[in-house]
Amino acid sequence: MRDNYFDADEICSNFCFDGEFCGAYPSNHGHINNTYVIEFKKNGGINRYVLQEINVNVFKNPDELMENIENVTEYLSGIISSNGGDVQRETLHVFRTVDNKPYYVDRQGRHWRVYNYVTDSFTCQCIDCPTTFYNAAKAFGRFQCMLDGYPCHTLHETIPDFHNTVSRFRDFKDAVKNDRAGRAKYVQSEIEFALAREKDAGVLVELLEKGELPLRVTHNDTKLNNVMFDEKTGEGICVIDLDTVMPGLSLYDFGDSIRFGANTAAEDEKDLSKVSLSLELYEQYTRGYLCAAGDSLTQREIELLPFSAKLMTYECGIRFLGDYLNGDVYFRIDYPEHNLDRCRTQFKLVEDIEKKFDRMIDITRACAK
Ligand code: GN1
Ligand code: MG
Repeated sequence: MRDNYFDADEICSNFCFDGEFCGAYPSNHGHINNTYVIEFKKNGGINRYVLQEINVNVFKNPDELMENIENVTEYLSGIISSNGGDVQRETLHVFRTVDNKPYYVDRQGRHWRVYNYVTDSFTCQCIDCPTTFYNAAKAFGRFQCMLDGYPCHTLHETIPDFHNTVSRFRDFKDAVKNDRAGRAKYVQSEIEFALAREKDAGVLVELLEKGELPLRVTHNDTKLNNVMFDEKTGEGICVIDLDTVMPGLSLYDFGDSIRFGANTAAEDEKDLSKVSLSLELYEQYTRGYLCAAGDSLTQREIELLPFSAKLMTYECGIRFLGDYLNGDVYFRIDYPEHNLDRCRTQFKLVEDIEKKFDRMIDITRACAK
């Protein structure tokens, strides 16, 4: 288990912060890394930075991980500044250690990195206004377009086969077979639900192998809370959580955004009657995404947008269930059944997407006109 402690003196003496350390607070909305905002007094004002503990259980090669992130953020900075944008707010930057390393390993062997704090911005954990979702879509679409010319093959695969749903399905079946935590007997109906949809798992992987879908530089973790919104305009200004920026399919990014943001309930809602796919939010996101990235997408990619929402939700569901069966070794949990609750919302959402699939197709066609 990772605890929430860090040694402020040790961290402060190993990075070049501007000002006198005056406090830190956790900012943990993800399931993987540990994140803090740290504050420094300077001339009557406060300078903020983001301090993040890299989860090296998940990201096994922090050198490759940070090489990807530094290269991609430098590339983004170049594009943003040539477009007249504000590089301090529109992309993350890595602050190196005093030894000029991209991360610091502390005395306990924990890995820390520091990013700029995006000023005058906010994040969202759920959608309260459909325009916010439209703005998130534009931000992720723009992010993908900005990286369109980035040489895909130079990126390390930080987690191999991250969205290879065929290999995810295999891992899931292994988790059922091994039943490490002795929980399979309690979740037979969820296991059956997952097994019954095996054929979906292969669809995108096959199209990619056949060359019918293009490999792009994608974000791969396009949750709503991975966009910072501008406090004044509400626009999505900065895409964060760049650990999984790797070669991938645009459909992974689109589908994962719908999975998280167009759900009418939280990812871990216990009352499944609250879980459904909002067609209104689906439409907002599709409009925003096509408006920002539409020109670069192929007809085949656009056609598959509704399917990608279903597939990414299914994939996430089997990952949560697999982790539950493995004894909660991957995702951070707050209570013992947390992964199971998450899996159930995902499967409920898959079911609802299946019911609304024809309408999602109609909406997608209308947005693409
Ligand atoms: C994890 O760290 P966070 O919460 O942004 C996970 C995603 C899942 C997501 C489910 C590296 O993302 O793949 O979709 O949880 N990230 C990793 O909420 O596994
Ligand atoms: Mg993440």
